[in-house]
Amino acid sequence: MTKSRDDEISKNTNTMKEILNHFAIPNEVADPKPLKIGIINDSFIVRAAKPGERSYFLQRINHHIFQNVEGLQRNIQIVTDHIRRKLIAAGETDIDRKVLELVPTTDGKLYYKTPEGDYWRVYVLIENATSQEKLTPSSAELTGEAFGRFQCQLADLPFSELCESIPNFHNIEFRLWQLDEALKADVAGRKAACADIIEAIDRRREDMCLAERLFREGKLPKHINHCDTKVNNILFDQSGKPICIVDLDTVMPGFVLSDFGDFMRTAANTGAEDDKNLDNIHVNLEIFEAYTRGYLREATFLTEIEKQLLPYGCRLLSYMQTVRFFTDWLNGDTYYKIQYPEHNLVRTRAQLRLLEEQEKVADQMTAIIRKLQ
Ligand code: GN1
Ligand code: MG
Repeated sequence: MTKSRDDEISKNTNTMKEILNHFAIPNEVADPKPLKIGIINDSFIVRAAKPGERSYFLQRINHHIFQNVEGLQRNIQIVTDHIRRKLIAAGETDIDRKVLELVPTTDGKLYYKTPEGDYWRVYVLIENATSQEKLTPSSAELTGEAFGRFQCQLADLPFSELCESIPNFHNIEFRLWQLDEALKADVAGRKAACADIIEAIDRRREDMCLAERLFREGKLPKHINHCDTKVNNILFDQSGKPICIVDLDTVMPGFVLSDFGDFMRTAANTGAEDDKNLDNIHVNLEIFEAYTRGYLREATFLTEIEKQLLPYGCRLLSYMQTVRFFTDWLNGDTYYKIQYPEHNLVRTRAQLRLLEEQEKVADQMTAIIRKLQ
């Protein structure tokens, strides 16, 4: 997908309308408006033409990254059906606001492929709900409960029902292998200027592959996880209560450390994921404690080793994101959308600083977890 084609699609209302025509949308809707969220897919909001009718969330799936769109969409359908059944069984009300709903195409498929080879999907929009970049301790505690509940809801879904929408997605050994390939090729000629980053990554390799080793030894289990628990992937209602977990693209078996760590990477960071000012970046232990309290209350299935490793999970996810952003920088920015030329390098340095900050407070995190158990 070239940049000019990207621009052409976002600007061309007729193209977008044509795409929407392929979905089983029963009511009249306004023109799609682009939304700046995420750094992988392109998202648009499609408002109902008349008040009181349904609005929609249209996305172009990045099929260079999600190469098995069929499997990806099937996963989402399986996961949302499963959660819906759990909500009904629990006697919940307002279920349409608590779980995502895919809108099929007019011929009953879960996505539409254009003649040019782009993939599109539509969700029903959850009204009066917002995502947040920063939480208060009380909203963090409720969010911890929500993610713990999410994992519990999926605990009885057999792994074999889901495909890995991106194989080895949160496998750090694989991510380090990709980094090594990028370093060998050095296609963009950026390696020489990054010796300090390479050294910082290398020094931690063995420690950061601990979870994969424990898994091989049969000591650390896998569960179905969300695998993208950035703080902005949960919707809140107007009273600040979490209602629905969104962005289900990467729901797959993995370590609970992934979901715990990715949340802390974004929510318990006083800076931004791509902060240019590294002095902004510290660990917010208040958010850490509040989220952990909520999470441990709901995630009753956790084994002792999983609980012990939670602070390690925070470091693992910051490390993994350092490695992933850095690999993309070395590869000449082919994976993540960037807003300016050095963006991936800035992201790399910001994630590395977060990791260093997390290392400083590792003992405090452990003490908090002991206290909460
Ligand atoms: C990507 O685009 P978004 O926000 O859904 C990425 C995550 C990263 C995140 C970093 C499929 O997520 O793994 O943690 O960027 N998703 C994929 O901001 O690679
Ligand atoms: Mg995502």
